[in-house]
Amino acid sequence: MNSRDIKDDKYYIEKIKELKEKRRAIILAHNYQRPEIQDLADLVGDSLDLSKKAQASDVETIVFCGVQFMAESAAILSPEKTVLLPVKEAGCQLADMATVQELRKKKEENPEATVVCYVNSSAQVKAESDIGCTSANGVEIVNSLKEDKILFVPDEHLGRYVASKTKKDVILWKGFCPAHYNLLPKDILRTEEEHPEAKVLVHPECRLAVIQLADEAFSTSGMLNYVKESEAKEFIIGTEMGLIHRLKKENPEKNFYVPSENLICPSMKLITLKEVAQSLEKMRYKIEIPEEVRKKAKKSLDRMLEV
Ligand code: CIZ
Repeated sequence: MNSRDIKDDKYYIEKIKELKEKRRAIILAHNYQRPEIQDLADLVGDSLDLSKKAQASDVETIVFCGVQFMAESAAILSPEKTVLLPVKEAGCQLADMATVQELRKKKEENPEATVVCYVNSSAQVKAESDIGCTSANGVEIVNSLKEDKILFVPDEHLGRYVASKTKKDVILWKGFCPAHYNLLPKDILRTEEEHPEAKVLVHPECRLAVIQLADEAFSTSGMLNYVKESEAKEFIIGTEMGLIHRLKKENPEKNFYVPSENLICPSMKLITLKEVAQSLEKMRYKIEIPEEVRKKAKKSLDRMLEV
């Protein structure tokens, strides 16, 4: 079991179970988390789905095993609950590529543009935006707007993909997810040569040149649904490799191939069983969002959910 000790795992899993009762907590794990964290969690999924389910649940504490913006989304939807991110440093490089100050400046330069913000952004950036979107509904959200000029933040590649599917004038923001950006067309071509029968699924945070080589572009939930329904037996998966654990678990008879060793998000791997136990024990690290910011950010998420 890599460098982890199985005795330690058992100890922390028991401790977490005990503390979960005490704190009346739910443990959420993003699809990119370590396998042992996914196996321990009450729910595994994408950030918005997890946040919505936690909102509907009757708990006092949400432990979000993911990155900062994901825990913030849970806190935006559940202000009456305590939301914990087990590792303070679990940030998101893409979300950090758009600050609220930069966004305000860009809005001043483009006063006629409607700001569409990908959920992969800080609460402050969400609060400064007109409407949110996910990688699954970006095209639908942009097409639902009556305005023609769109400022899409913070992911340039998702923005370009959305733009390729609409007639709107989309201004792109220079942000990117390093893991998805590092997946290159040559990686897809080589893996396809090795597995010619495999369906190629990639995340819309990838470069457009990569998306154009794929059979489908999906969010993590979209990939999970597609694989479950598909008659194909082999898949090349162009997203963070943490998703492979769940794909294999839910589809033991199918085979999955990772096209690049670079498809890894170091922040997503910071959370360990020990960190989760300590988080519940010490009630750390609490997500605090000023109420005014939270309300505005919720408005942009609610507007998206209405669409
Ligand atoms: O919001 C999420 O969960 C992200 C970043 C990815 C996805 O496709 O699920």
